[in-house]
This record gives sequence, structure tokens and C-alpha cells, in this order.
Amino acid sequence: MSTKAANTVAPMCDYPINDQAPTSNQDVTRWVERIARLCGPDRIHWVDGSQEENDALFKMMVARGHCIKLNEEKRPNSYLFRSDPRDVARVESRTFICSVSRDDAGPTNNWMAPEEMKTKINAIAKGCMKGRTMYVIPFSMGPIGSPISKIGVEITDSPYVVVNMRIMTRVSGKIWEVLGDSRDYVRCVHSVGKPIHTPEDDVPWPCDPANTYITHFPEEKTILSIGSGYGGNALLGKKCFALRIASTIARDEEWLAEHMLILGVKNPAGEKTYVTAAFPSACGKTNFAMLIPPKELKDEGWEVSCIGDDIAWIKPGPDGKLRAINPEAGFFGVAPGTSAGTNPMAMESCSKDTIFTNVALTDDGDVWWEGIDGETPAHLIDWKGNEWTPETKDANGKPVLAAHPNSRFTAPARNCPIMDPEWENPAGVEVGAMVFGGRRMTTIPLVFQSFNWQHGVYLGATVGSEQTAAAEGKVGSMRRDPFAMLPFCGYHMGDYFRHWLKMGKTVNEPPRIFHVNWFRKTEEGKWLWPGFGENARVLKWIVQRVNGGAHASETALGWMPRYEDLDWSGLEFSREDWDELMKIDNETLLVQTLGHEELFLKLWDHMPKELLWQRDLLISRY
Ligand code: TSX
Ligand code: MN
Repeated sequence: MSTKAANTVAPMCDYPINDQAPTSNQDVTRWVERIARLCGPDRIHWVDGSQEENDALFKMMVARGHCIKLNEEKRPNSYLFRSDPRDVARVESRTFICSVSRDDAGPTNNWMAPEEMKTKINAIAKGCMKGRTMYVIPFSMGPIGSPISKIGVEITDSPYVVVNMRIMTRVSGKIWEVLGDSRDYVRCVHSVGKPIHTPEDDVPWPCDPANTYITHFPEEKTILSIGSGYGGNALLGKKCFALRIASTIARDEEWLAEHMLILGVKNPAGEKTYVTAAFPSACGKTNFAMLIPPKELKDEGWEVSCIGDDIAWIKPGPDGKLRAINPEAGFFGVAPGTSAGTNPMAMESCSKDTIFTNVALTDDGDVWWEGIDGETPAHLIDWKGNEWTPETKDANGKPVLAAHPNSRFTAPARNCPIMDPEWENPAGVEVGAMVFGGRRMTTIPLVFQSFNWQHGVYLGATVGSEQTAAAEGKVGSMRRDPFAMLPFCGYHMGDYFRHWLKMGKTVNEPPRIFHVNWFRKTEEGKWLWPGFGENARVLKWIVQRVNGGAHASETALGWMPRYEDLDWSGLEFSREDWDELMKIDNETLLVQTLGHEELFLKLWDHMPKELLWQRDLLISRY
């Protein structure tokens, strides 16, 4: 099926809504009919994921001035979108978990009673798609038909969402066959919240910041999002489904839906160990997911491959060991800071077939952002569509950024040269190690291993990161972000900790858990660790530990490598620097540990006592 006129129907819902439906699933068709009657789109388009359909959507968006086609020689099959300047990021203050019980959502989520929220949203959504096409997108999170995968259907009035979903998830008419008459799919409804009444309403990036709501109904596996067209607010398969809704499903079905990258490490003997890792934002998760080891380690036969850079669904396999899949099919990466130096594989991934949002445009029709390779061009069009030179200043005399700090590339995973051969294996890959980390300028050493699963869960529960200028919040202040899931857990964080503790018991040989910190500085403020590709040396020690092949010394924090336990070939790194990088200062650590209390107290009535005991044991070791 392609975008032929027969796929569309006449305005204002006085038309037969489901005459073109490619499925006879009545749960789907009745739901689509109900949403169409509420939102009043001019026509309905059942998305089939075909190339012709995709081409037609881009052609339409270019013609309407929604996006720019980039230079076909420099950036084949790629497009640039500029958002409304008010719609550039997820909005946590407008993100709600609407579970029946307020206690279920916990104190770290916004909550509203489901019926109250639906009444509120129905009022805003009435006629909100007037003048627009309503797209119905069938998609699979994970390989189509895999037992670990889950089906979603997103209704949206944003063609930008349709083309992004086609990269980030598996969008296909085949989904209807897999779904059959089942009601087991996640219902996602999205609208930019800006009907077209007059031609002036047809702006390139419609949105309604004053009436934006991103809402989740875990008991009904439903997501309602209105008012924003941006990333995590609108591409509902990602944070809303694969993390917030999936975390509640995982709690009930005894698996884990995590904000984790997945990578593979191959040793010279050809043995693969898979590692998952959770870091708060601005720690370089995508860079780590696609890391290129230094030449000397490559020459020894070490290889790193990528399974995913953001989300891991982790379930016990037939042998009781944990196996992970990447439910996504693409990367929605932050552009600024990405370069051949920091992440050559991401640069390769977005070299073609990519949607860019809020980056700058060069005179020759390519893209540019702060931190990309090469000289800064003398002239650009910035992310707001304004003329830009390196001298451009704002009203306060401050230099203007050409790309928004949260500007993005949406690139297909298949473009990444180091995708692991198993990345689409429906059975997933066996997880050998799990890594937690944060951006910690002081106190926390480069790497240590937990004593056991429960201690590892404590490490995950106490993850914290110091704020950079890029993030909101005071620079340098500590933000706790347990398991990097604080904004993405669809239920009470204390219950989530308990679920993790329980998984360690139900699983055969749980993965080993590690903590890393690439960001420690000297007292003079110099980076102690070169990071990036050199992190492969730490990865090597981690997988050797998993496979019983490396030494570690017991410390108060956990098992730590000695200088001689890391492979230093090709890197000059002195014993003195190592000692400073790995230094444990009991007095400072004690104060830090007391800082863990703040979050624990907030969650106190759901806090598993095991974690309080872990804290006491930790203190007793200082
Ligand atoms: O992504 C990063 N990683 C992980 C890479 C696999 N970043 C960037 C974070 C912002 C998204 C890092 N920044 C890392 C890191 O390991 N380390 C640092 C800190 C650092 C920055 C620059 C240098 C060294 C360390 N440069 C020089 O020393 C020359
Ligand atoms: Mn993420």
C-alpha cells in the first residue's frame, strides 16, 4: 500500500472513518474512530512504512516549508527541521504518570487521577487535528515478531513524527498481521495541539507550549501527548513507551526496561561479552556505546560493537540468564560535541538517511554544530533560521550558538559500521556486566566492581551526576538520578529498587555490576582520565573480571584494579596519576554517603531495607 488518494477520507469525520483500515482488529479500529471523532482531522492515513510513502511525506513537508532537503552529494537522503524555539526538549514539569493510585506513581513523578487527566486532555484535544491529516503508525519495539518485542500504534497529526518513527522503530504494515485480533499493544496518541483554521496556522513547527501534556496510563497501556512536537514528547515509542510504560509491564512480568546502552566486547580469543550501561544525561552514553578502542588494543584483537545507545529490555532467557534487546532501530543523538574525534561511528551513522533537528545549515546545504570537526564556517544559518557568523552576539553581547545545545540527529542503526551481528537477534544477547556511572569531578574513582548484586543495586540507586552548563540546574550541583531512570520510571522508585533486588534472586548467575567515572579532575581542575576510546582499557578489565581473568583488590567501595591490572600499551599513564585517579578518601566518602539519604528519605515508605543495610555496611567499611 502507498500514499494514494484512496488512503484518505473527507473532512470533519462525517465520513466513513475505517473504510481504509488495513486491519480488522476491532479494538484498533474502534479506538481510531474514537480519536478521529474527538480530534476531527481532515483525513486519516494508515501508515505502511513503505519507501514511497516516506518519499511522499518528505516531498510534502519540503513543499510546505516544514523542512529543508540537504545537499544530496554531501548528506544523501537527509533533511533539516527547525523547531519552534519554545519546543526544544522534553518537558518534565508537564509529564504525568496517571496510575489509578497516586502512591503507585511515587513522589518523583507528577501524578493526576486518570479520569481527571482524560477530562483535561479531551477538552484540549477537541478538534485539535482540524485541517490536518491523522496518521496511524503501526510499530514494533524490537524485531518484528520477537517474543521480547512489543507492538505499539501511534496516532499523530505530525508528519515529522511519522518519518522519525520510521527510523527509530520498526514501522510496517506487517505489524497488523502480527497483532491479529489481539488487544496487546500500547495505544499512543499524539497531537501538536494546533489545528489549522486559516492558512496562517500552517506553520513549519506547530506546537502549543501553554497546553502541553505528556501523560501515561500504565493500567491501560495508553499514552496521550499533546502540545509538543519534540523528540521524547512526540516520538512516543521511546521514553514514553519503551521506558515509562514498559517499566510497569516489566515490573508485572518480571523483567527490566532500562535506560541503558548495550555493547559487545570481543577478546582476542573471539569470545564475546555483552555489557549494558546506565549514565545520566551529558555523560556520553552514545559515545560509549560506539567506542573505538585504541590501536594497540585493536592490534591485540580486542573489538567493541554496538547493540544500542539508549534503551535495553532485559529478560531471563530459557537458561535463566539475563538477555538484552535494543527495542529501538535508530539513534536520536545529541549533535553538539559529536565529531570524528569524540564519536566517529555516530558521524558515520548520520552521514546519510538522517533527519537533523535544530542544527545549523551551511552555505553548501550541509549541517554544522558546535564541536563538529573542522574550521568554524564564516557563515551559517543558525537553528532559528537566522544569518550567523562566528561574531554573532545576542542582545547581552553573548556569542550566539549556531546549533541548539539539544539539537539532534535521527539516524538508522544500520548506518553504524560497528553494529553487532546479533543486534537484531530476537532472543537478545546474554548480559555479562552492568555498568553505572555519573559525572563526578572528585571523590569517585575511575572504576570499581560491586561485591554482589545487592551492593550493585545500591550503586545504581545512588547514581549521581554533577550538572554541566548545558543542563538545567546549578552548574556543579549534584543531581541524584538512580539508574538514570528518575524521569523515565513509570512507577514508584522505591518499588523499582525492590524489583531490581528481586530480579537478582530470580535470575541464574546475575550479571556482575560495576561503577565507572570518566570525569575525575585534579585539584587544579585538569581531567585525570583521557576518556573516550581509552575507556576500552576499563572495559577490558571489566570483561576479564566477568570471565574470571583479572585481579582486583578489596576496598571500602568494592573490588578495584591495581595499576598493573589495566592494559597500558600505547598510552603513557603514570602510576602517580593512577593513584590520584583511584584515590579513596574515607572522610569525603562518608559525607557523600550521607548525601544518599536525601533521595532515600523521599522514598522512605517504599524503600527496601536491603538498601539501607547496604548504606550502613558501606559506612562501616570506611
Ligand atoms: O563521552 C565522553 N566520554 C565517554 C566516551 C566513550 N565524554 C564527553 C561527555 C559529554 C557528552 C567525555 N568527556 C569523556 C568520556 O570518557 N571524558 C571526558 C572528559 C575529557 C574531556 C576532554 C579530554 C579528556 C577528558 N581531552 C583531553 O584530555 C585532550
Ligand atoms: Mn536517553
